[in-house]
Amino acid sequence: MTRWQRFSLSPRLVDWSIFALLAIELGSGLLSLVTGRPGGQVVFVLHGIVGLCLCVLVFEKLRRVRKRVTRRAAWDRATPVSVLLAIVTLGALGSGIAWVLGGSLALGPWGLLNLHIGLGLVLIVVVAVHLRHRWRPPQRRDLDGRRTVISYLVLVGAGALTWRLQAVFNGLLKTAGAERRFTGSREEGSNEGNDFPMTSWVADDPEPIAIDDWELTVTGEVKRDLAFAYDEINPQESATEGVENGRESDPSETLRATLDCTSGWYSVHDWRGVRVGDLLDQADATESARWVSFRSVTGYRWSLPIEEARGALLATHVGDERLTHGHGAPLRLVAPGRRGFQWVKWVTTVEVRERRDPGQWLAVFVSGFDEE
Ligand SMILES: Nc1nc2c(c(=O)[nH]1)N[C@H]1C(S)=C(S)[C@@H](COP(=O)(O)O)O[C@H]1N2
Ligand SMILES: [Mo]
Repeated sequence: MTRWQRFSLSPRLVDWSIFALLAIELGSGLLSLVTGRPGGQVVFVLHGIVGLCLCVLVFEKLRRVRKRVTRRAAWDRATPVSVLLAIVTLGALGSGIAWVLGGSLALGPWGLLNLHIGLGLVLIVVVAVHLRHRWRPPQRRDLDGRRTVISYLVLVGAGALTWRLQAVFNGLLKTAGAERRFTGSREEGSNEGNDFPMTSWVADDPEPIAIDDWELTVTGEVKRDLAFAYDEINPQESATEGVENGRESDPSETLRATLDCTSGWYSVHDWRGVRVGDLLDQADATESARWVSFRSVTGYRWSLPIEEARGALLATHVGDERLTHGHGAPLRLVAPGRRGFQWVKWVTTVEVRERRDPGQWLAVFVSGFDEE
C-alpha cells in the first residue's frame, strides 16, 4: 500500500463526497448570482475552495474507473452517460479555474462565466441520470474513523491553501484574474459614461423609447397614483433651464454605485436621477406598503424591500451623459449592492406592494418573447 492509498477514502465514499460537494457547488453557485454585497463574499470563497476539492476527488475517481471506459468489453448501457458526465464535470471545473486565472472566451453574447454556469446546470441533469444507473447507497463500513477524518481535513486544507495561492499567482503574473471583484467580476468601462458593456437577459430588446410618449407611473399601495413626464424627473442641464421649466431647483441626486453583471464584469459610475424615496413620499405610500416593484416597458421587472427601494435611484444619466437606449433610457433602476440583472432598464412603472413578487423570477426569463 502506498502512502497515498492509506490516506485515501473508500471508492463509495469518494463518490458520495463528490455528490455532496456538487450539491454545495450548486447551492453556492446559485446563491452567488443574487449576492452582491461584500458580506456575501463567503459564498464565493466557499464555491472556489469546494471546486478545488472536487478536482482532487474527481481525479481520484477517474483514475479508478478509467479501465471501465478504455476496455470496450466493460461498457454497459450506462457507460455513455458516465463518459458524458466526466466531460461536463471537467468542463465545469476547467471553465471555473480558467475564469479565476484570468481566462476569457467570446461566445456571441456570452462569455466564459456563462459557459461555466451553463455547464453547472447541465451537470445537474447528467448527475441525476447517472445516479439512476449507478446508485450505491453509502454504508457504515465506508467510514474509517480517524483515517476518514484526516483525509477530509487534508482535502479541505489543500483546497483552501490552493485558493490562497491562486491570488498570489494571479498577482505575480498580473493576469486578468488579479483584478477580480469579490464576486469574481472584472472591471469594464468605469467612469466612462455610457461606454461600458450592454447586457440584456434572454430576449429583452425593445425599440428605442420616444421621450414624448413615455411616462413614469407610481401606483399600487399609495394614496395618490402619480404619473411623471420625462421633463419632470430629468435633471436640468443648467440653472436657467430649470427656471425655464418652471422648477425651483434640480431635484436630481447622484449616487455612486457598482453595476455587477453575473456574466462576469462590473462597472462603477456616478448615476444621476431621482431617489425612489422621493417618489414614494410624493405618492404617499400606505401603511401596508412593504415592497416596490420596478417594471420595464418589456415586462421585465424586479422588486426590492421598501426601505432598500427608498435608497435606490431611478437614473436618467450615467456620469455626465444621458443614458443611451441600450443602457435603459429614459430611466433605469440603480440598486446598490444588487446584481446587474436586478437593475431594471426602460422602467415605466413603480408598483408599491404589500408582498414580494415571486412572478418576477419568471418575468426576467420570458420578457421580450411576446414582442412582435
Ligand atoms: N428590462 C431589462 N432590464 C435589464 C436587463 C434586461 O434584459 N431587460 N438586463 C439586466 C442585466 S442582466 C444587467 S447586467 C444590466 C445591464 O445593464 P447595461 O446593459 O446597462 O450594462 O441590466 C439589467 N436590466
Ligand atoms: Mo447581467
